[in-house]
Amino acid sequence: MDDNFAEVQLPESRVLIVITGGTICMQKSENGLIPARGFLKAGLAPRPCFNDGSYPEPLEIVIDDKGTRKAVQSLRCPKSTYDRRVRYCVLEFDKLLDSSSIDAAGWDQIAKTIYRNYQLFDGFVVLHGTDSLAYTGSALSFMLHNLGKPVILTGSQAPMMELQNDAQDNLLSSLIIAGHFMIPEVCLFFNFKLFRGNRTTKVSADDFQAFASPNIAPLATITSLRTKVQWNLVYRPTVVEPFNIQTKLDTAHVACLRIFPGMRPEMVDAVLRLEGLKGLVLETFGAGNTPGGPDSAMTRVLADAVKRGIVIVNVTQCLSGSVSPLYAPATMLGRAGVVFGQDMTSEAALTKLAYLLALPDATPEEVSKRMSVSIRGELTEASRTHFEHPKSGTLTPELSNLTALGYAVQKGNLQQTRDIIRGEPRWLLNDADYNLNTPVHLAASGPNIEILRDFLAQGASIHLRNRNGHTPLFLAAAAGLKDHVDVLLDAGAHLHSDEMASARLHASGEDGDGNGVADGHAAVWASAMG
Ligand code: ASN
Repeated sequence: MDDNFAEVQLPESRVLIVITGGTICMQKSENGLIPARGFLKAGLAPRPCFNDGSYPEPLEIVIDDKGTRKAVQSLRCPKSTYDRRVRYCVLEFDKLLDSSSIDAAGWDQIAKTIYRNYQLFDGFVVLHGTDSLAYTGSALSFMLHNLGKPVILTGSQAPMMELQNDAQDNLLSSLIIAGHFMIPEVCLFFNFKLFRGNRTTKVSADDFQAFASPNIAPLATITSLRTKVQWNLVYRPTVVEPFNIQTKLDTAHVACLRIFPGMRPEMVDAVLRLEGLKGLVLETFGAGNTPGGPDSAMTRVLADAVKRGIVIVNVTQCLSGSVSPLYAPATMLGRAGVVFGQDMTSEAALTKLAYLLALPDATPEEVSKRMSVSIRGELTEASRTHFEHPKSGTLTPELSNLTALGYAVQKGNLQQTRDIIRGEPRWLLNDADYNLNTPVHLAASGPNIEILRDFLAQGASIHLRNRNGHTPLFLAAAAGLKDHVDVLLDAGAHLHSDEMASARLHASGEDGDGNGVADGHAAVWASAMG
């Protein structure tokens, strides 16, 4: 998507707002602020920026984490500067929390809610308190596998019901980003910036600028009326597998310990001997140093614990930068088997440990290995390639390459598509022509299925819709290409809810104009419906 897309009428997008609690939906009580139910009615419906007054019909279906379906009223925002409307509905958890009380069960509930509603919405906004938001942003990033749609966590420092608040801006911007930009990551939005969730940390107890992402720039920034997305930073899954979730993080058997001058090794030893402990995040000084030299009691305590099978991860207490074997103390820790957590935040390191330890057949060796490599962009790997998103304009080399790519796809020439993409960044796969067809749309109805497979393996999105509101899966079914349909389904593609009525008709053997569909096409439509 580039800046030109304001000229094009786009199909409206659907976003689900999941409310878990937090200041954003709080009201005063005799015990201080507590979360209150009925946010749609009290906080959103009366505000014109959240409600254009159209009250869309029929009621929308949402599914809770237990699988219970409910019909709810959706609302529409007025048209955005991108000429698009976002229609959204709200799913409020039964028990709303101050986020200081969230735990692994709360993360399961959020993950399951997104999973159950995944095919019904284009994007998700999760309202959450700020206290533990960076932990939830990190935990969910690991729990949601092969995420293909935006999941944006947000909250506020002042409740929506306060006259002066940051709630309205944070929620409206999150809704607009989730409804306009296919950023397939768990993100955190706060104070005009969209961050990768697992890179964030809370840096202020009361400022509106409450979060920072010290080791990676924001994925997007709201400047005036525009959202500037840094597509070169956006992380994309590159395996051809559908969206899935891992629940039950093992938070009961991990701990986090901050080293301080004069700390007694026995204290560290006592924590490392807690019954059942499997992993420890050690917040060390500077570039990863602990007190004492190679033969110190501290190093021995840590080395012994590693020998007993406890995974110890070294992260820095500093706000930014990375741990490394630069100084002797950190080098000794590395030799003792302590894992370098690179530039991970403590929040990311702790939740990643809890996630990896909960995977079936987790061994200390395997968990240690994965703790120092990036699995969701949570740490910086030296080899990461950077690429630029195209500037606006019609005659840029990028756009002529997009056209060339389109021709190569239509001719079915795999080698040529590879030659074009090799010299070009991967954004090409998520960019679109005037009709908003991405190269995946073209490959979905093109003659060579290998090109489609190749694009998917490079992280191309399967969920973007063209100007007519159609997904690549719809185009593959319309072309009667069963194998293409199957590959897209394997990658987690599904028909958008707006496409379902016409798909049902085609599957019953009609094309909508009173004509029959071509031989065999009805069956292809039926399989595309999943
Ligand atoms: N205590 C609140 C929470 O985390 C803080 C906030 O949301 N600003 O739920």
